[in-house]
Amino acid sequence: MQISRKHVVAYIGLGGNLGDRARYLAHAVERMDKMDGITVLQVSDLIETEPLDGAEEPCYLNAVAAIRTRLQPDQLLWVLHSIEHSMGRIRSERWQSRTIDLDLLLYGDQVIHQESLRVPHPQMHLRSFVLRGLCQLDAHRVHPILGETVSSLADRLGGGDFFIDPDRPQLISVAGLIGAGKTTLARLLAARFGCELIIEAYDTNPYLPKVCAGQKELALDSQLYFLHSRREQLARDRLGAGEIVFSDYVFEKDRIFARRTLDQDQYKAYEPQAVAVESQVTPPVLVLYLEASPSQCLERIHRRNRPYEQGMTLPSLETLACAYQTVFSQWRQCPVIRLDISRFDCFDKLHLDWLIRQVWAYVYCPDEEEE
Ligand code: A4P
Ligand code: MG
Repeated sequence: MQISRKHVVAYIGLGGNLGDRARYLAHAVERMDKMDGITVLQVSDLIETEPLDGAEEPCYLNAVAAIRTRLQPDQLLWVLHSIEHSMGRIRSERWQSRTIDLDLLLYGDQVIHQESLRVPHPQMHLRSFVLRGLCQLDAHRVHPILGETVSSLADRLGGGDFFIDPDRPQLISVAGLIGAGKTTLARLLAARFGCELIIEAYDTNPYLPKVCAGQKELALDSQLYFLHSRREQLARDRLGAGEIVFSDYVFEKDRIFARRTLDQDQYKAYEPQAVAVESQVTPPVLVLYLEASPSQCLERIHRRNRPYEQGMTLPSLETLACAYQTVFSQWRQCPVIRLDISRFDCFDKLHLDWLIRQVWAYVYCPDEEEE
């Protein structure tokens, strides 16, 4: 094997869910360190994790190792495979239980797109067990495609581990306060992706104007109109597997507004229906959360002058903002990219291009498989 003189720092993801997992991980680290052209610099703590796809298999132990290497990326992958093989890993089905799995996560800041090797590892930014390990070793390390640090990529996951599932609709939902710019952003993105756009049916809701005019007894009808339109728009069997779709709301918005507009008896009648609908709608694979202050939103609401929104006051927006913060501080369904609207301008081409690059990394892309 021809070994170059130049050293590169690379990161290896280690995982295993069979046998004495900790011993296998330690053994793999030792084996790497003994290889010509590899020096192990540091190893993160071990993290115990559930199998990614929720399969009925033993839990994994995962870790990340930083190495200094003079091997070329394809040579390094070959060495990693030979260590896996020598440690009894049987390579048959993808994602089968294994004694040891060694993935090349990062190789310097190189981007490699070959049939048998993709660097950065194409799903590393979806796995907290990888990003937490990387953060321990170098939290400021930048993902060479996404241009974000591993620590900010970890923040998007809220501690969850995710994977790209081609069998699910690739629903990307934009969330945020009234006036934050959800519809505008969803519209721009759907146009750029050339895909379906789902817009909340607020201007076809026949009850809404009456409720806004003070007919509180119609608040439940109005809320149920929204609930059922969300069920139709987001129905699991309506959206196709692998299909990219943008929506300008998250389903959880329905409850946020129901709590605000319904009295106790109305909410009691609403809640069981919300529970039933919740199980029928497709969850998003990614949320884009527009972070805007209540005063920024109030200013935009006044500027755009929609009749039903003019009753919004600063205190009511502050209550809504708290409700959204609570939802997203506990969010575990999918990754969330937070966009501070005082810094992110969707009409700025560079900002939108940056966001599109981020979005592609979280959704299924059939073209990539064919390559
Ligand atoms: N390959 C391409 N790029 C790379 C790279 N950067 N590093 C190719 C390593 N391999 C890369 O890998 C399949 C093919 O990917 C190889 O031919 C290689 O040339 P594999 O190791 O044979 O198969 P695999 O490990 O089953 O597939 P893959 O895609 O590596 O899956 P992952 O990402 O390793 O996921 N749950 C938990 N909690 N923890 C885990 O560690 N791991 C997996 C496997 C599933 N569930 C898990 C975990
Ligand atoms: Mg692997």
